[in-house]
Amino acid sequence: TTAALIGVPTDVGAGVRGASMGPEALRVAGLQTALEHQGLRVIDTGNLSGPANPCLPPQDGYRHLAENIAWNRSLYDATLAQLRLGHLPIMLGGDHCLAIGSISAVARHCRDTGRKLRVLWLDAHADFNTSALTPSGNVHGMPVACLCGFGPDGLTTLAGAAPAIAPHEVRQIGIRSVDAGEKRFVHEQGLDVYDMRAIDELGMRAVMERALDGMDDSTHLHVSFDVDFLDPSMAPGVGTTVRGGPDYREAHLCMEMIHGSGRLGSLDIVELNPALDVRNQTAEVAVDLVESLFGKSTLMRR
Ligand code: DIR
Ligand code: MN
Ligand code: MN
Ligand code: MN
Repeated sequence: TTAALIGVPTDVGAGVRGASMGPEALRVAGLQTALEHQGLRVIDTGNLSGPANPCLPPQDGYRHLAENIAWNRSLYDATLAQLRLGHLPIMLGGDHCLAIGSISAVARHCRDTGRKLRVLWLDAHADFNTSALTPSGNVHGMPVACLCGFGPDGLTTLAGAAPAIAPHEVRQIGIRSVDAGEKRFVHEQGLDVYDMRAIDELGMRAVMERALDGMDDSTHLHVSFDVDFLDPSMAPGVGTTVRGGPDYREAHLCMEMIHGSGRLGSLDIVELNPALDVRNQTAEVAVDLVESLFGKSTLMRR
């Protein structure tokens, strides 16, 4: 497998600045070498460029809508180009708005090649807000809704007619912060959510067995890994920490089981904010987890 790193240094979708420094922090933490140790060939395509963060208040329910659209158009093109080359794209974020562009490209590629799509959304948040529901106007709280067709044209039609994906293609893991209106909408649309209570009660193993169930050898699995999925005690370098996330071993098991499915086809690593981190430890934990995601195991060969 050839992995293609795509740096997406944006924080226009977030409420705090700093995620734009994420791509370089992941490189400094040794992401490329870690992937190579797992037997991948790695191409670093460098960073995309896009509009600066104007730091404006929301307008009509969106903060920085034009800037979010510009970044996502550019990432859509870059991701689709790598998929068409047969490469496994790895998006280095950047805030979670970028999943609109990356997953739109993955959805388009699946449509073009007759594959099924499964999206695993690892996050403390459901990211299912709309302009009418959002308490913040931050587009990084809206990508799942936009992908499912609920959002502005500039973000819902990147891959052609909306929606890019259907709610039944998504599994959310680790959720523990959902806004009131967003919560109603999650239920209304029937999103498959494994929140922290499900992980507490069933355990990570049973949750992941369910979340990975039903894929076949034509399924493309996209993992959208918001680093705030992790418990903030180990991952403080994110803009919106929420207590009570998966611990280190639970997170590794999650990644190991995704690897075990054999279906991983693309990955976002998002919301890492080096301005809030402690000696790059959150980037280092993310790289550790990505090693497990690509097959690192202590003793066993499976
Ligand atoms: C919140 C926070 N639900 C919002 N969302 C975050 O602003 O929509 N997503 N932080 O990652
Ligand atoms: Mn989040
Ligand atoms: Mn626990
Ligand atoms: Mn998120």
